Amino acid sequence: MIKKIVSIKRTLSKQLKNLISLIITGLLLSGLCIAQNSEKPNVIVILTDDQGSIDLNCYGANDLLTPNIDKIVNSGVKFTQFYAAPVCSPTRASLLTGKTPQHVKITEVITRSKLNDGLSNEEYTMAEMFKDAGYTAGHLGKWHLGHSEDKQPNAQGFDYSFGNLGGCIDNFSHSSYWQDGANYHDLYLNGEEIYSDGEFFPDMMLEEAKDFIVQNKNHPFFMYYALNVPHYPYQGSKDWLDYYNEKGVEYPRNLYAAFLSTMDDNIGNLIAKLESLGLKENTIIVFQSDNGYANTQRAHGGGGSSGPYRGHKGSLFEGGIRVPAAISWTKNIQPNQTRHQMAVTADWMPTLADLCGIELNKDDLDGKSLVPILKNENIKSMHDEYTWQYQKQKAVRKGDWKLLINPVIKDPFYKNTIKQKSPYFLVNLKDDIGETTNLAEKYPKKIKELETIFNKHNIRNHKRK
Ligand SMILES: [Ca+2]
Repeated sequence: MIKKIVSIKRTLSKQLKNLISLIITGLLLSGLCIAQNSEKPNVIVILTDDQGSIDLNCYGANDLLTPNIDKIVNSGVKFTQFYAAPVCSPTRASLLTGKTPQHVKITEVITRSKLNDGLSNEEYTMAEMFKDAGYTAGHLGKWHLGHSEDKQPNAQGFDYSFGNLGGCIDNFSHSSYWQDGANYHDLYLNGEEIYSDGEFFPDMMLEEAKDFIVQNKNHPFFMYYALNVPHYPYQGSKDWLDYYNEKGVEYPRNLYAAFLSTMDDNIGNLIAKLESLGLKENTIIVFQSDNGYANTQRAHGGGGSSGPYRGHKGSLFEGGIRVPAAISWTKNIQPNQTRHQMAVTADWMPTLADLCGIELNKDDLDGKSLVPILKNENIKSMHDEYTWQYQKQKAVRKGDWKLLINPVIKDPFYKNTIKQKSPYFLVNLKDDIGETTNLAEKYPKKIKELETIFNKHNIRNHKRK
């Protein structure tokens, strides 16, 4: 009896605590959608490139320094189960449309050799959403969603665009550093090719971004700050490289860490500009990496870390798709919060629409607004199930169960090291976060259930235009 009373008291106390927390958070988040025109928040989406799942101090890395990104993450809500696609273009397509990569039919990296590849101009992008709501929309950095004129940033809703159209450049010559043709030059300002040989691309981005902020300081703006860092080639500053070498950080982690900390400096510089203009308080900042760390030859076989997770860029194991992600808004979101619900890249567009009071038709979107989760840490994920596809690999997650079909772990020479007769790899993430043990033979019914979910989504995507 006493036990029962204590238990009831505990439950009541927990419920009361939750209620109070809900009221406080609700108060902070209340009135978001009724902001006057002059009070519209600015929005900056910072997307990093090939940053490993735990490669921030606030995500557990203890051998590299990222104080400025940590400050952003710690000033808002950090997600621990946030997913991207395993490679660049699909994540970017999903971010800018609020749909899965399969839905917009971009499940592979875009190459210049197939000129018409890219995000269809028919898609309604995040930039168009903000532009229609009276914002100025700016793109800075890597695009990787199409090379033809109708697929370039200025044709997809951006009023202003500076950066490279492809997937990877050398940061000083601004020439392609990838397999897509030999060293073609790739630097554009509003669709016009420009040359600035010898200038460090992330620094150029920073200066352009600061100018963009100054020009729009009295007008709501949306900035898509798509860094090409720490994607190879690793070109961090000498100071940071010296620092990591002195600390004894081993190759190639030293090269990767130096590039990452160089990027962190620039992000800090960008935020300092916002602060100096008095804009930080009412600017929503989203931060995310576009996929896991790369382990190919050009990336010196690695350098990044997926921590407890298995896999890397290009793999549908967690290390390829689970990425650091956070949202901060000094004016309306409490600092130092963490959310463990599964969330995905496609969620940002409807989330930002809700936070900014923008009407958005969400009927055909796969992303869900995360506002209920931002308000209440105790509710369940907005996604009961989610699917991924990259080349022959497929994955589906429902609750803690995850099924991989044709999973891939590659060595630096692009050879798959997963050797098994069956295409199925079944895990329960709650018990096995490292995806070490294949439960496929033990739970055949679970395989059928998850594969049916994948097929259902697949059929739906095929029917969509
Ligand atoms: Ca990437």
